[in-house]
Amino acid sequence: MDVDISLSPKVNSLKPSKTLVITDQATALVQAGVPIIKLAAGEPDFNTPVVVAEAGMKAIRDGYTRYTPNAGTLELRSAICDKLKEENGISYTPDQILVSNGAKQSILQAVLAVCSPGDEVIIPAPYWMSYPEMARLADATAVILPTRISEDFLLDPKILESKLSEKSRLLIIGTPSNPAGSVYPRKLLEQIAQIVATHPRLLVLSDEIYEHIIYAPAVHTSFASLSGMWERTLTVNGFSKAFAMTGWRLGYLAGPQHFVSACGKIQSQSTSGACSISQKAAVAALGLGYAGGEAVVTMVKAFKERRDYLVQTFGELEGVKIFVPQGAFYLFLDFSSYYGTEAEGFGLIKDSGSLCRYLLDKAQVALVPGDAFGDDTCIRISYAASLSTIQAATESIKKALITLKPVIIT
Ligand code: AKG
Repeated sequence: MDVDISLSPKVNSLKPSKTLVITDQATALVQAGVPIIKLAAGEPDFNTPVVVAEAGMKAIRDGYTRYTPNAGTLELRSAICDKLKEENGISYTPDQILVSNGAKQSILQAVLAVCSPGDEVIIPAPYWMSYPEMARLADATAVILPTRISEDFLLDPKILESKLSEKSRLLIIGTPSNPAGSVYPRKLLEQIAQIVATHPRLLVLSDEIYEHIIYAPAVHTSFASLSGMWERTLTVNGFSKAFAMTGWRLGYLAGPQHFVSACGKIQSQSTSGACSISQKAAVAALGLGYAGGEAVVTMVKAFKERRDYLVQTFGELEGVKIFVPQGAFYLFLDFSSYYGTEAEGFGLIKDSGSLCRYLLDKAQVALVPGDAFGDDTCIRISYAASLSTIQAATESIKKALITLKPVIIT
């Protein structure tokens, strides 16, 4: 008998995460012997700090290998409360924290918990590609608000104001942002908060996963710390990026208990509590000191050196528009002047997707096209790789681009 292989309409309409797809393809090519340089993944190239890894190993040796409470251990939730108070100026109690298997799970659960069918999720573009798909999973509508490179890819409060309605349920702000690396200044967040305050149904999801990867003079502000915003804000953070702990899978949500419990209900019926070993490691990570102490400072210094190198190198390239990122570890470059050019032996480069395919083919560098982030003019380069790898990649990219003539409109 034939098996019915049909899938649900919801999954049929869902796009897979392009960063993960491209990274997996690049890894497969490397395994097959093709020397691809992978600058696609949003994953620090550093090892987890030794003290943190040791804490995980100790947890295993001590037999700390059983289920934890669904919301996470009290030890970790208390440490998260201390961190949020001291570093972010936001007060929570442990029952207002939900530890999950990564910030991604925290965001999805929040979207599922608060959105009803037909609600709108407001997302500034360029956006982290999973936000609109998560809205889709909640039967909500993603409302994309474009930003401009000339305005540092920051949301214009006037545009926000004009797009809000009764249907608006959730505004997602990532700061520092992925893919642009924009950091929302406090003043701008205050303007946004004033608008949010006039819409009783509107909540804010503040994605702060890149909080510690920030370059002075930029300063991180937590949305929940703004006047009147605590009640409406769901703060998401995690350990993957700052502490180089992507594989440990650990994130958290902080917010009013009513919302946190709702997210906990979803988690209790899906994944249950996060990994016990990772939670012990996370307590050690929070014990490294203010904002991750020396271990994080060292990584951020390396990221900044790479950012500066890339900004200078691409700055010398004809037709490329650059926003200098203030945080995270991506450069989101406007290559649109190269669109419309014909590459020998390849064909027409017409958009960010074809440019990335061309660069994979000719330069053997894996990058992510901007269309995946809602901005087809750009492509994303992750500089979570050693400086020598980045130097080799940029040389290759420049060589591949030199044969193309950008169309410069003056
Ligand atoms: C990115 O590459 O943008 C990431 O955040 C990697 C992790 C993910 O997409 O789940």
